[in-house]
Amino acid sequence: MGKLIIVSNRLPITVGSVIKKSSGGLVSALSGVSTDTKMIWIGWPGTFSSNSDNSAKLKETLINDFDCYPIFLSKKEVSDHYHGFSNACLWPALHYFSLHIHYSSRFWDSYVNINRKFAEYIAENAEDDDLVWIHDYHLFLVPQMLREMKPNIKIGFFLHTPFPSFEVFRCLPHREEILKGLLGADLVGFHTYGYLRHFRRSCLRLLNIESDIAHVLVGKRFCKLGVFPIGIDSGLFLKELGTKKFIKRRNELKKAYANYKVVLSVERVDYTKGILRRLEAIEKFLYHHKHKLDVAFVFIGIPTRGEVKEYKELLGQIQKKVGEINGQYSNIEYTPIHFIHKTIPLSDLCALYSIADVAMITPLIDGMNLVAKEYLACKTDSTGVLLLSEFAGAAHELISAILVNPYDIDNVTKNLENALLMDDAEKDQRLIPMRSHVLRYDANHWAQTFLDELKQSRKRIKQQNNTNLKFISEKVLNLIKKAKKVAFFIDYDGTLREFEDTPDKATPTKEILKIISELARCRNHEVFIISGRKEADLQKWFKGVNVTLIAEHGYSILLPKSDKWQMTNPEIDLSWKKKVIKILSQYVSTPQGTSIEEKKSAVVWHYRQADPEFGKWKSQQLLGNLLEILTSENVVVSQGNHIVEVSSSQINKGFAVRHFMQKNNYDLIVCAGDDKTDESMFQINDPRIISIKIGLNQTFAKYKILSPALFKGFLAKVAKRGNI
Ligand code: GDG
Repeated sequence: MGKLIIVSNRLPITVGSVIKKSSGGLVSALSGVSTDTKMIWIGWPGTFSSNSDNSAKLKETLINDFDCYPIFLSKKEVSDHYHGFSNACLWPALHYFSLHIHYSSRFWDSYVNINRKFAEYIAENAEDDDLVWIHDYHLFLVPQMLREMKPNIKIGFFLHTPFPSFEVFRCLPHREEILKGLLGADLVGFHTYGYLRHFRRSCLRLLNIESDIAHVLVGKRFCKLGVFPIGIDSGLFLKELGTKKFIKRRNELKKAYANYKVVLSVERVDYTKGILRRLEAIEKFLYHHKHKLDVAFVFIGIPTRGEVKEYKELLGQIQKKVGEINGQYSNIEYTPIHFIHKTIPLSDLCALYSIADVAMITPLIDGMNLVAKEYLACKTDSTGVLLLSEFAGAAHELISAILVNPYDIDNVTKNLENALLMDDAEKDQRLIPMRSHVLRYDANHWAQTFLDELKQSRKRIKQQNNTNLKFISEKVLNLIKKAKKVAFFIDYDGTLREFEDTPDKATPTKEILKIISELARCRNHEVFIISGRKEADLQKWFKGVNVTLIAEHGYSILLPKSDKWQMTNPEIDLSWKKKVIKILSQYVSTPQGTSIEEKKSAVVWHYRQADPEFGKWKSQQLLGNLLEILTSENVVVSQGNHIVEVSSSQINKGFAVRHFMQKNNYDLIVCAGDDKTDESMFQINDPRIISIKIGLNQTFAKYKILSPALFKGFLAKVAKRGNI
């Protein structure tokens, strides 16, 4: 493996009179990983340089002394990309605050430009065997841009925020571009399975891309999805707990708060963190306990994103509310809320974690929330209680915390009381297993598992492509070449041609016609297009191509150079069609986007344009309904790709293939298709058959090829090697 390239919006350094490397978070998560691999970091250094000489000098120092490769940005670029599109548009959307979304095309243009700048700079510094790991929502477009510049490089992406439900994600302008950008990665990681599920659904709804739980098929390759809950830099915290500075501060704070129980909150002053609602719960608590005021509420509120309107307003509202509560409940010796609007040194933070009786962490939504985990790590004497919002990603892991709904103020107040009254035995029972979980699954573990998966995922994809293609190209290609007479029965939609949102748009491309013509040109080949399509469509599309057309799953046949369709089974009974159309008609008003197609030997209900989940659900109902009514008819009810089809049981693709096999003496018969209706060909028990499934689903076919694009590649190879 080559080097590891970490990409984040900000470099982990602070440039001042001296340059300081930041500690914590990602940096230490990666420290274990970087011992055996060279690691470089790409991002913005956080400064605006006044002239190019200074920039060049700074760049040299950052690269040589810190392995940090800086991307310099202007004030305007930072304003539009970082404060604008990233924090005023994406951040609220990702956190379900759709009313806070501020969009302008200027923000978006800048977002695209900066993402491109990042991608270009990565490409300049990356070799094919490097691993690139991109972080967070500021850089959603980089994976795809980089993939276009460096197709062979391994790209991972981790999202530190939630991924919202489709209903909220769809509010974002450019939502399709954002998804496509992300799908450029080989691996996309989320904190929880819920976020992953939301991402998949958005891909399905907005890009019409199907996926299984862990993969999205993007053209010829997979984008793998995974859940990697981030952990804390436990080493950093445990080390701090052993320092003299920490012990001194803890003793001082213990003394200062000797007469009080301490309830601690730590967060950036962000509307997602639920600070105002928490203050309401505290106000209620103080009201109920006004005769015995012995609880001190310490709020560490880190200044953040002051350039964005909602953040400025929020700070004002918090300050006002804290003022009101303190005005109401303070006395000469006691002030209930200590609101500290600045960052504090790590030793102070650890000392506060250590003495706090309760950590009150009640975000309205939070990707993970590291503060909850840090609090547990610093509780060496097991005397704390974690009061945690069920809407923080951390709640999925820290299940013995007191979990609360931050919107239910009365309940939060009640649980705060419970937390303060909890006996030591229960505190131990809850805290000890959570603490050991946090220490075990720390940031290092997180980074290691993500990177292992990234390396693996690429390997597996290679293996998968190889086992499919190599096997077919080595063995099967030779067999085909040697055979005296080979028949190719090739399905059309989803096999040769990718799906479109309406079937009439899926006409054959020039590439398809070229490949099929070349395949049919070979002396030992006989080519059949075998489809569920109507006669007229196939005839129009493949006019002049030397192939036999088989329409409606084997109902009729058109030989090359002929104009006259022949029925494969003239005795066919089609009296059931009327009854079926009547049933299907009940399913075309809801869901919307469904339609009925009448063919000669079949009737089809399409739901490709409907809500995919609603459509699927309705299709199950329809299937049940049809099976109940049509028991004694000569029909087969089948489910295909966004369709339910009722066709004659006296016809299927398998019968049609047999029909030709009986008449001809083929050495080999290649049957290829993507759909359930193709399985009747794959089930023919004959050693001469080479059956190929296009796609991921279960099949009777011997071989699988992942996509129409790859299958066309295979056919082109066969044609090239064929005897003309
Ligand atoms: C995003 C996601 C996700 C805070 N005050 C001080 C201080 N801190 C440190 C804490 C903690 C970090 O800041 C805050 O991390 P969180 O995870 O709580 O929240 P976000 O900043 O919103 O982070 C979040 C995270 O990314 C990681 O993926 O968990 O959901 O929103 O480490 O210790 N550190 C010091 N002084 C302070 O005053 N030294």
